[in-house]
Order: sequence, then C-alpha cells, then structure tokens
Amino acid sequence: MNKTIIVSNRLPLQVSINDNKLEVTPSVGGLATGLKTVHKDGNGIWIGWSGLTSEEFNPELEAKVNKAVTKEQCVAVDLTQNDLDHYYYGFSNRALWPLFHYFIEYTEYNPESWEVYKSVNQKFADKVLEHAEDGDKVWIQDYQLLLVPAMVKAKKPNISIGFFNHIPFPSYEIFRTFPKRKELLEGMLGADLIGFHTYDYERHFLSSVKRILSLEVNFNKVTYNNRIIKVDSFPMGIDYDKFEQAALDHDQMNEDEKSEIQKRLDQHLQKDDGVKMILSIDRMDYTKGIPNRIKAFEYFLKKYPQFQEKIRLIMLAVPSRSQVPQYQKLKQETDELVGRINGEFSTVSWTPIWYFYRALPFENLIDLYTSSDVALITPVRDGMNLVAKEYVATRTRKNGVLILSEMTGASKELNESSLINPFNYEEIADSIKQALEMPETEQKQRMQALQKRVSRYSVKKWANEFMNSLNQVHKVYQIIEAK
Ligand code: GDG
Repeated sequence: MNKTIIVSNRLPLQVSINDNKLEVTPSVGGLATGLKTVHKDGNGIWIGWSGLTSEEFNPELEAKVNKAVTKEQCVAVDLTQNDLDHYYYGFSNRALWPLFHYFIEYTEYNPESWEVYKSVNQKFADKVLEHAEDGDKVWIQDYQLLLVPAMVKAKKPNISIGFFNHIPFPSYEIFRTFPKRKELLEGMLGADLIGFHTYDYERHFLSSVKRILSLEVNFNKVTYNNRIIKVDSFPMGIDYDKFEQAALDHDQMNEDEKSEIQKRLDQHLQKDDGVKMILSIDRMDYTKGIPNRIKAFEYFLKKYPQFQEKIRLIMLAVPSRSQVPQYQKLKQETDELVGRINGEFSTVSWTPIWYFYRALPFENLIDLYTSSDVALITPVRDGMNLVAKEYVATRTRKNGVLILSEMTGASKELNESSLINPFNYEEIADSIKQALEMPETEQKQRMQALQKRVSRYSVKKWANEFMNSLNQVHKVYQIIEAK
C-alpha cells in the first residue's frame, strides 16, 4: 500500500529530558492537527528534527528517543549544534526569513551557513529516500526545506512530491537580490505541486521562475526538466471546533474554575470601570509590526484623549529566536516604547498597556481572546496569521471587532474585518475609534460572516485540499508514465 510521508523542520512532538527521564508528548499545534489525518492514515510517517541535538544524546538515550518517536509514526533526523546554528538560526532565520518578508536590509548571506543549509536539507532528503518507495507521496513543509524536493526527485522520480510554503513569497524585485535565487527555485521545482497561502505569493513565485530561470509558465503550470509542475494557493485555516468549544466551555465557568488571569481581567476590565480591552498576540518578531502598533496606539491616545482611562492594550509577545540580533533589538525597542507610553499616560488607577513577554498556556490564550473587545493585528508582513482566525472562532457571542493588517495572508479572506495599512498610524487610530464605537448589530453582522468563512476553511480542509490536488497531479503523472 502506498503511503504519505510528511516532512517538516520539527516533528509534531515535544521531546525533553527531565531528571534523566525522557518525555515525549505529541504537539497540539495547528499544523499537527491539520496533518493528523494525513499522517496517521495507513502507514504514513512524519520526518523531522526531534528538538534534541546529537550532542545531547548518548547511544542509550538515542535508542530510547527513536523508540518513542517510532511509536508515534515519526522518524527523527539527527542534527548537530553546528547544523542548527547554520541551517536554522543562520540560513533559515537570518537569510530566508527576512528576505521572504521584504526585510532586505536584515538579509545576511553567509556562504558557510549556505553550505550547512544544503547538507542539512540533504539529511532530510536522505531520510525520505530511506523510507519512500515508488508510488508514495511526500509532503514537504516550509522555507527551512526548500532544497529537499529536488534532492528527492533526483533520486526517486516516481514519487509525487508536494511542497507548501508557510511564509510569503516575495515579489521578483526582492527575490532577485538574493545570491542563491536560482538554486532555491530549482530546489522547490523538484516538487510536483507547490502551494502558497495566497494567490499573490503564487504569482510572485511564478514571476521569479519565469524571469530568473527563463522557464515556460502557462497559467499556473511550469514546464521544467520534462515535467509539469502545478503551483496553487491553499489558504491555511485553524482547528475551528477546538477554539470554539474552548470558548463555549469558558463561558460556562464559575468563579472557582476561572484562572488568575481571568479573575484579574474581570476585575480590571468590563466589570468595574467599563474599560475596554484591545488585544494583540504574536511571536516577538520584526515582521509582526509590534512597534508600529504601539506607536499607533500612542497616536490614538493623543488624538482621541476622551478614551484615556477607558481602554487598555493587552499585548502578548511570545519570545522567539532571541539569539538573533534583530530580535534582541526589537525586544529592547518594544520594552522602551511600552515603558515610555505607560510612563507618559498612566494614572493611579490606569495603565494603558499591559505587556506580557512570555508564552501562556492555551487556557489563558482563551481567557484573552474571549475577554477582548477588539483584536489589533498589525504585521508588516505575515504569510497567513492564524491569531486573526482564532480570535474569530472564540467570539461565541458574535461581538468583537477584528482590526487586521492588509499585509497578512489572512486579510485576503477576512474582508469583513477592519483592514488597515500597518504603516498608517492615522488609519489605525481611526479604526480603533471606529471599532470601540461600532454598534453591536454591525459587530455581529461582520463577525457572523467571518465565522462562516473561517469555520468552513478549517486546517483539516486545508490539508485535504492539498492532498486531493497532489493526488490529481499523481494520477496525471501515472498516465504520462504509462504512455
Ligand atoms: C507561521 C507564519 C502562518 C501564540 N502565542 C501563544 C500561542 N500562540 C499560537 C497562536 C497561533 C500561533 O501561535 C501563531 O501562529 P501565526 O500564524 O499567527 O504566526 P507564526 O508563528 O509566525 O506562523 C504565519 C503560520 O506559520 C501557519 O502557516 O500563518 O504567517 O509566520 O496558533 O495561538 N499559543 C500558546 N501560548 C501562547 O502564548 N499556547
């Protein structure tokens, strides 16, 4: 029986060693949920890094990890600390991430990191080749593994390969600046189906293929090495039922069941003094527009002083890639901005910004989503942005307003939100005012339309649509083979 192999940088497992004891727990993230049916179907496997480097292993531990991982239908790729430094922190996050998010000035090309990126991609490809047989399907995820499709195709042409890019694909004028532009495109074109979140990313990719590789592009098909490659958009969704159910359960909670955060929110927000809450949640990343958001909020407080003491921005920023200097700089800038604004506007009974620099458990995330009147999501670039969709799914009373940057992939689907340009503080400030004053009936009309769309295009639907499309490509492939 043919099988499907999923490949991603990380396995959908949390592997940790506590007091010399090994703990392996399945992840509950969106991608793991969406791909669960594909992964666990028949003898499917998932290939990725376990989260522990070779240096952290001894032979006994390695055998234990492999056993635990195999039980979950997973296969671990071994990475050394040096691999991780150059392939992940180096090439993926200091070159590809900024390049694909239009931060050319942050894009560092380091030849040593490029060599390690290639060798680590080869390690992933070798694991695929070890397990894949003719007729199998392979689905490779994201920008850390751009070269894997071609590496697999070169050795086993009879395997159908899908590739999905979770981040934007930049316009040709940006992409052309990168020294290894040709190699990256050729790596991706090893796939038979290439997916992006939006039509725009698809268009940018095709334009780069046409202009950099001088290949023939017919609508969304590329002809390359006597193969036809399909390029399409598949907007990723969330596990809608999980978020909706969590919010419904949250509504039923009595005082004793509430978290400390929820009790504090109740105390400080709607109940006592009628303060409304504006929420933002993101990884601490320069693509998420965090300083823009804070400055726009400051501008709002100055332009509309009648809202001082009446609203609060709750900002959850989850630590991320803190070894990379640009992320350290962003953290410092954020700390300073929050400090300055709180210093300038606070009164004895009111602090305008509550800022949490940490990850919170899922239950607290639901506390924040369900307690907020407005979600303020302002990335300067974002492949999709699942937080916007999660906010929508948790609005059980159908109220609440979503203010969303037009630079996110999600904005292409969420037309009923208040779309803003994250560089236009005036527009953001006016949208905040409009959101705070929006009549309940209008909030509900918009939210219902959003909920309908977000619930329909769930993460499971996304995974199924991609796999169906890969199956189609696979069939066409088999017919050509037979001829
Ligand atoms: C990349 C692309 C694309 C956040 N804080 C906590 C927490 N989260 C969860 C959210 C959400 C996820 O993290 C963040 O997803 P996003 O899509 O917003 O952003 P990225 O991490 O940048 O993801 C992005 C995505 O890939 C999928 O293709 O949409 O554009 O950049 O699910 O809920 N979860 C918990 N505690 C937190 O403190 N438990």
